[in-house]
Amino acid sequence: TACLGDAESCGGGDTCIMSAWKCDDGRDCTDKSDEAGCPTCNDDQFFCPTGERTCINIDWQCDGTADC
Ligand SMILES: [Ca+2]
Repeated sequence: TACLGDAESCGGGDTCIMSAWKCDDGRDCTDKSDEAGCPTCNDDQFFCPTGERTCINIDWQCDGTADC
């Protein structure tokens, strides 16, 4: 399935979601494929749901500095 613009299909299915919805820790595809294969963080890390979508040290969360 071809999705228009900045969108991707769910697991090759007929549903298109925005690319920004991938790995945002919310299920947007019924099969959760938008949350599959996403980077996972250790318990002592915080996952940045936006931007680079990386893991940062959990001590950096709410420390007044933007690390994501
Ligand atoms: Ca999602």
